[in-house]
Amino acid sequence: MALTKNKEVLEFVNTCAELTQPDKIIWIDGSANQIKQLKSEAVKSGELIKLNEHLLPDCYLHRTAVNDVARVEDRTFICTANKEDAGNVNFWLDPKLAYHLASEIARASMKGRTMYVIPFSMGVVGSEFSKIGIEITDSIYVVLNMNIMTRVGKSCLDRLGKTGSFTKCFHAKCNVDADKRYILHFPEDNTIISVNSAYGGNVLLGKKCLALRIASYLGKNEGWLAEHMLILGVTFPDGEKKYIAAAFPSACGKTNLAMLIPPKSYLERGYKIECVGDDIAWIRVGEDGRLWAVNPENGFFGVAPGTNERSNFNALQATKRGTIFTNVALNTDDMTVWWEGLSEHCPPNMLDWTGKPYDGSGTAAHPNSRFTAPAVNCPCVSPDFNSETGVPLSAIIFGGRRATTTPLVYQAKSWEHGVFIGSAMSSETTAAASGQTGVLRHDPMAMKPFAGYHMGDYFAHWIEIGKQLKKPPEIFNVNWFRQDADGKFIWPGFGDNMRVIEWILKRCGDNPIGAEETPIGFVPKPDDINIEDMNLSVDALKEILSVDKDKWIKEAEEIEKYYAETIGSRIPDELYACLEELKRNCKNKKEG
Ligand code: SAT
Ligand code: MN
Repeated sequence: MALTKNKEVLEFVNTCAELTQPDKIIWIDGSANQIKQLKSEAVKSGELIKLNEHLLPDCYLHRTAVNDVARVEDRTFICTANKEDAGNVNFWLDPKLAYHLASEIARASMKGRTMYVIPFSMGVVGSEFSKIGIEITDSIYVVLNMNIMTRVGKSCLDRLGKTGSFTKCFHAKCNVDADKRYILHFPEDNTIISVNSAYGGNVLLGKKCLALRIASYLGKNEGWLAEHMLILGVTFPDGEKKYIAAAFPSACGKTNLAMLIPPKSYLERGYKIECVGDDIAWIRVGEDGRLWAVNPENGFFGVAPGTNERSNFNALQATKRGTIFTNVALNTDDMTVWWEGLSEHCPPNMLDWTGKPYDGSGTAAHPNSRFTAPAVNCPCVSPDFNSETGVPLSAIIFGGRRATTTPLVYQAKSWEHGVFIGSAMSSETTAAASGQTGVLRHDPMAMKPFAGYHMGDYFAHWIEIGKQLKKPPEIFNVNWFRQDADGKFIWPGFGDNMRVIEWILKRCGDNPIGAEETPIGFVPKPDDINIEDMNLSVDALKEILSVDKDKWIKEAEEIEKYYAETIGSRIPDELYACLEELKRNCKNKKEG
C-alpha cells in the first residue's frame, strides 16, 4: 500500500510501474520486520548467502555478475538540455534521447519481479540540509544496501508531506547486459536512471549519483558544495577538537584516513581521531563565516582488499555485524569471508568471488570487492555523526596516488591557490572504476567522475564560495604514495599519517608554526614532522618533502594542457593566475 499522499511521488511510482510492469509493488517502510523478511527472501533465492551467525551476526555475502563489478564511467552520462552545460569531462546525452533509450530498455523488465519503492534521506531526516530521494528498484540487494547507506523509510515520506520535492531515482537491473548499461543523470529534472547493472555506485543511487552528481548541481544553484570527501575530527591532548575534510579518488585510502588510529605515542599523549564520514561531504558557509560539513550517508561502502586489523581496525570492526559483503571470497569451513590482505595466508577451502573453488590463481576476492557496513558499528564514529549542522572545517586536504613529483604534504598560499591545487590534481586509476588501473589521469578535487556539471563552472563555484568566507579553512595537498627507485612506497601511511595531520593542524589557526616556502606552496621544515619511533630516516623524509623544479615545470605544462584541451572555457581567471605564478616560481627559483 502506498505510504504517502504526495502526488508527485505517487505519479512517479505509477509511471515506473506502468513502464516496467512488475507483479508486485512493495513500499519500504524501514521497519526491522520488513528488512528481516527481505533478507530471508534473498537468502532463499540465492541473492544473498547467510554468513556464520555466531562470528558475523546478521552478515551476508552477495556476488554480482562477473561483468558488473565496478562503476562504469564510460556509460555514465549527464543529460542537460544544453550540451555545453555538462562540460567536456562528462559524457553527455540529449535528455529526450536518454529518456527514450532508458524507457525502451526498462519496458516490461520487471514482469515476474517485485518493484520496491525506497523513500530515503541523504542526511538526518528532517534537517534543512538533507535531501530526500525515492528509489525504485527491482533488486533486494539494492534495498538492503540502501537501508545501510542511507536513512530509509516512512519518516522520509512524512518529511516530504503532500508537496515536498525529491530526487527521482529509477533503477532496473534488467539482464545486467553490459552493452545496454546506462547510468543517466538529469540534473535539470532532479532525476536519475540506472539500467542493466546491479553493482554499488551504479545502483545505490543515493551515493555517487544523488549525493555527488545531482547534489553538486543543486549545490551550485543553492550556494553550497557536494564533495567527494571524508570528514574526520581530531581531539588534541588539551581536549580541543578540530575537523578536516579530505578529497581522494576512489580506492585511495579515504576510509583508512577517516578511521585512522594514531601511533602509540600520540595515543599516550591523548590524541584521538573520530570519523564523521568516509566518502562524501556536503559543505555550507555558516553564519560565522566558516565552512561546515555534514556526511549525508549512514554507512560505509568500503573497499575490502587490504583492510585488516593493522591497516584499519575500526573499519574491520564495523563489518562484524549487520554487514553485506560484495564479491569477497567465502570460507566454506566456517562461513566467514576473506579478501587479499585480511590475513597473510589465504585459508584453505575458499570459494573465490565468483563462487568457484579458489585454486590460488588470480585473486580470491575481487580487487573492488566491498563491505556495506552501518556507521554506528564503527568504534570511532564521531558523536557529531548525526549533527544536523555538521562540523566546522579547519582544513581541507586534496590528494592522489603519485609515484613522483608531489611531496608528502604542502599547503596552499590562499583559498584561490588551494582551489588551483585541487583543480590540478592527478592520480593513478584504481579498480573502483572499470578500465585499466595504475594509469595517471587528471582528477580535479577527486570529482572527475562525480561533478554533475561543467568542471570550469565547478571551479568558479569554489572561488565564489571562498569569497563568502570570513575564516576559510587552510588548504593542503598530500601524497602518501611517493616511491623510491625500486618502486617501493617511502612513507608507511595508515596510522603514521597522523604525523602529517598534526603538522597540517599546527598550520591552521591564529599562531601557525613556520614552514618553508617553495615554488608550489608551503612545505614542512623536516624537523616539524615528527618521525620518532618510526622506521623512516631523516634523508627519506627530506626526499619525500622535496620539490623538484624541473618536474614541476613539466607538471605546470601538463596542467595548462589539461585546462585548455579538456576543461576548455569557463575556467576562472584566478586559476590561470595561479598557474602563471607556478610557472614563474619554478623558473625564478631555478635561475636564482
Ligand atoms: O561504487 S562506488 O562508486 O560507490 C565506490 C567508489 O567508487 O568510490
Ligand atoms: Mn568514493
